[in-house]
Amino acid sequence: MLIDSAKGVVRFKVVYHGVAQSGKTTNIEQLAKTSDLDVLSFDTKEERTLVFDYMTKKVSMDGFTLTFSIYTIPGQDIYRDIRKMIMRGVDGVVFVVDSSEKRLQENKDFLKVLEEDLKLYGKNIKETPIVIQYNKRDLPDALPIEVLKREVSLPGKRTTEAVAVQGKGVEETFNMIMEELVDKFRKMVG
Ligand SMILES: Nc1nc2c(ncn2[C@@H]2O[C@H](COP(=O)(O)OP(=O)(O)OP(=O)(O)O)[C@@H](O)[C@H]2O)c(=O)[nH]1
Ligand SMILES: [Mg+2]
Repeated sequence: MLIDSAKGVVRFKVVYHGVAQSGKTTNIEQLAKTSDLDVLSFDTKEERTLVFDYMTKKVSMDGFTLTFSIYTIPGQDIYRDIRKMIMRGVDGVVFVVDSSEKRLQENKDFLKVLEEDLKLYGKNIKETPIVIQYNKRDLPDALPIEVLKREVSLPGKRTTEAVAVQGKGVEETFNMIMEELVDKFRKMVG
């Protein structure tokens, strides 16, 4: 979080984290569409995220301009160094879960990856604003929400559902992480 009180600008970094192909890039593409923004993507021909996606979103509040720099990590393990680099300076995380039954274990394991990535920069998973998004709710083998809430969750963190490919739940998810970051900022400035 960078605060420039002279200019009234606060900058937050939000990272979309989660297993490969869970829909992180789709989330920010849809978010860009609804907010009329452009996404800068670095990907391969197959559209797998190679480096990262990035966009910024500005919101005005209480005389401040809040700027959100939004990134997605590449979920594939071969790009772990890039993933770790992207996590530097993160303020808030959207953890995108693939609801498919086949990917349950991977999703669970990736929560530990997130914890390690945060630790790398001295951040504690408990104190970091995190929203867990259960994406791909349209899949025929999507696990029931109660199962995901039990198996792929973190104590005290909010969860939400999405069908990112149809734009469903995308803005709601972003608004949740934004709220948490704004709350944290308000507490900081008193
Ligand atoms: N059925 C379904 N497919 C989805 C949904 N969201 C994304 N997808 C598809 O899942 C695939 C992967 O989506 P991406 O957004 O590229 O996933 P990613 O998490 O960025 O993947 P990496 O960059 O490799 O980590 C694409 O074919 C998307 O169209 C969804 O809600 N439902
Ligand atoms: Mg991607």
